[in-house]
Amino acid sequence: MGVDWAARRAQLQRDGVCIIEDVLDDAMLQRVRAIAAAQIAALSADDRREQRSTGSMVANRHLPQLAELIAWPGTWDALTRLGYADCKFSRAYLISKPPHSPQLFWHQDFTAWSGEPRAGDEVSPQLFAMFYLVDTDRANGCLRIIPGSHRKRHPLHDQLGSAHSDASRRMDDPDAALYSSVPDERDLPARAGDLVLGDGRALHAAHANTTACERPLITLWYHPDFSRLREGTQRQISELARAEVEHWPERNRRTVASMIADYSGDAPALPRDRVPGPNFV
Ligand SMILES: O=C(O)CCC(=O)C(=O)O
Repeated sequence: MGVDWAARRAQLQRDGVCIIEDVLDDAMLQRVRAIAAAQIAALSADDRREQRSTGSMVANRHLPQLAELIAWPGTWDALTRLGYADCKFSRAYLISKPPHSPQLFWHQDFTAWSGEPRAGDEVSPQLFAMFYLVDTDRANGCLRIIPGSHRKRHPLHDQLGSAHSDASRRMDDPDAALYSSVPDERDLPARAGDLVLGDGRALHAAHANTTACERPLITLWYHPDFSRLREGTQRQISELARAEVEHWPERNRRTVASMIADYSGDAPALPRDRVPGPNFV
């Protein structure tokens, strides 16, 4: 059955997430699994201790082999059919939960809350495109999200601060609100190869992995209507994006060149701000 793109867009804009099924074909899924498995095998016990809550956090600067996934036509086709134009890619991460590992902390991904006029917009300034490489459910650490929290303040917003810290990643305080369950959270189980497309501003987290198997994920960030962002925001995003690929082999850089956030004007970068301020109600 065909995808009802208008309904998925409405869902994404209302709840902050939707799932597009079967975006990676089997061959691509196998290639991405192999890339992830090699990287995971190279993680040290120290890496894993520092990332107890996330599982791992390997940025695309270490993974030039992800160029094909960043440029995957199925993702770009989904963005287009959903009506998101002028999208630019910024960064990707391998986030992989080892067997028997705890939950990922609540957070959101957007870093331009102060000074970006589109911070509260209906059309997201930043989407995450998550590809889980195994089927996920509550037992092995599927995504959870608080629907609507991308545009409406939630009590957790006042308890998380910036959320992203070494202490959160290490899970120094397992009783903190960062790791809590809230009544209005929703599970997002997915099949390997589905595209879990979400609004980066939405509060999201992942369940603990209670199984004996690794639960790998590649998440990628795309920015719809990139040239409608304030120039300082474009600069912030572009600097981060370029730093991730500048040491990639030429061949991989060429694959993604036209897709990468590419602001080249004179505006200074907007300082990064991860905390939705008091105007976010
Ligand atoms: O590990 C997960 O399932 C979710 C990862 C995540 O929240 C993120 O990439 O922002």
